[in-house]
Parts: sequence; C-alpha cells; structure tokens
Amino acid sequence: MIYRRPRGENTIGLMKVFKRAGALVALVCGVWSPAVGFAEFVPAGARDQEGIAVTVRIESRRFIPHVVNLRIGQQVRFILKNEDVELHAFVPANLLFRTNVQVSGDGAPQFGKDGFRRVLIPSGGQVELVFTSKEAGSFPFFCDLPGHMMNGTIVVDG
Ligand SMILES: [Cu+2]
Repeated sequence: MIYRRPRGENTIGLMKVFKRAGALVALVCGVWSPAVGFAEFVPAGARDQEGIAVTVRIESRRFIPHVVNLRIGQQVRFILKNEDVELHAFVPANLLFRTNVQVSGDGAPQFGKDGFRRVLIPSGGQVELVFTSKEAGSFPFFCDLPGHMMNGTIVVDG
C-alpha cells in the first residue's frame, strides 16, 4: 500500500506531460502553416492600438479551445464562459505575473502580491480579463479544483 500511492501520482504526472506535448505539436503546426502566418500579418505600428477578443468556453470539464494564440504587446479581452454545470477556476501559471489585469463579470478573482492569481467562475457565469501580454512564450493554464484535470495553453508570439 505504501508503494502504490506514489506510483499512481507519477502516472498522472506523465499524462499531464503527454497532454502538454500534444498542445505543443498543435502549436507548431499552427505557427508553421504559411496560410495562418499570412492571414495574421499586422503592420507593427498597428498592433498596440488594435485590441482583440478571445473566448474560451468551459464545457464538460474542458477548456475549448485549449490552445489560444496571443501577440506580445496586444491588448486582449479574454472572455471565459462557464457553460458547465459546476464551478470552475481559471489559473494562468505565469502569464499574468506582475501584469495589470482588469477583471469584470460574475466570477470571484483572487490576487496575490505578484498580481492576478486565479478567478472562480460559477456555472453559467462569464468573466472578462483585459490585459496585455508582455512576454513571448508558452503559458499553461488550468483549473485547480480537486479532481478536475483541466488544462490548456496560451501561446504568446513575439
Ligand atoms: Cu474545473
């Protein structure tokens, strides 16, 4: 019994790694598709003025889509819609570290000394986060409610 528990935890950890690897493959395919690159071309000077809106839905304990692409320096209205029958949380690992975030809607946001930590979104609720990504990279997000195992990735292109 003593040895069984750690084994189970390792298996779950590995599953997470495989899921993230899958997300990375999806990212690489999207980035290297010439059609996508061409369609998304925006003159450098226009980027800062042009905000965009992105919606992520939560359904059956999944974030849809689970990969979101943003651009560095571009303001985004990040909308989370909980269309599930239970409470969920949106926890961005490092994306919003020391970043100014305006939160509105019917969620319960939590802030720490380094800024935004997470927001709880009730069933049927909608939350809007307005922020500007300062750093390029791949940033995982997840729901930290016990047993939910929900995650996704926000990819910020430079
Ligand atoms: Cu959840």
